Amino acid sequence: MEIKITVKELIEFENKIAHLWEDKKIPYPIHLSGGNEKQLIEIFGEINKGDYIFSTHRSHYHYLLAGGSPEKLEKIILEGNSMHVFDKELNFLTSAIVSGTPTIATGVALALKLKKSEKKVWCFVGDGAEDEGHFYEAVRYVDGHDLPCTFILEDNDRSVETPREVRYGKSRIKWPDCVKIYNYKITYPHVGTGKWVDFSGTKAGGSSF
Ligand SMILES: Cc1ncc(C[n+]2csc(CCOP(=O)(O)OP(=O)(O)O)c2C)c(N)n1
Ligand SMILES: [Mg+2]
Repeated sequence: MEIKITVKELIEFENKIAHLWEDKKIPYPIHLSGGNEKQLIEIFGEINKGDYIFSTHRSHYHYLLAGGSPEKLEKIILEGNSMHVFDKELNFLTSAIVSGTPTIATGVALALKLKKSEKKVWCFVGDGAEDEGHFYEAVRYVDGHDLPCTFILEDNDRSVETPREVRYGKSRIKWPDCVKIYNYKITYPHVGTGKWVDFSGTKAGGSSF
């Protein structure tokens, strides 16, 4: 699809959200992206309008690149739904559960294949999904049945703060072609902006991060 948003605009959007968070305007967990703008713009260039997109807890960039409106997204975030971004018009779905989407994406891909649809499924996951059995099952099924689904593994070598080496030693999986991997180094820490914000007296009631 034609990408209408630039690297600069993506970064500016996240910076704005970061400032809103620091100003206690968003008393909810948020996950910012950063450092992966160019890779995502390239990937979204391959996605066609009407394809299904499954996102993660870091959903903002995916939604904007899918054609979602920044104003609508800001409203969703301010309402506490940064990790629950859904848009039926864009076939866009998110889950905050690590590896919560691959099996759903697989089911959608199976349905598309049975319907002989031209549409595809794109399922974004972090490298934390490699730690989860659901991801393996979904990849195996998609690979084995040639389903129209690509898993984009966004590898920042971190599950929250924990690098791969600490999580599973030297073990590395060679994934089939339906898993595309890109690497990036995060520019924001896991939640919020890395600064402690005192939310006492607000709806958030402290940190649940
Ligand atoms: C099933 C499940 N286990 C644990 C968590 C808590 N959790 C939230 S994000 C995250 C990190 C997952 O790693 P990755 O997908 O690579 O995301 P990143 O840390 O790079 O943002 C974890 C463990 C969760 N949301 N779901
Ligand atoms: Mg990660």
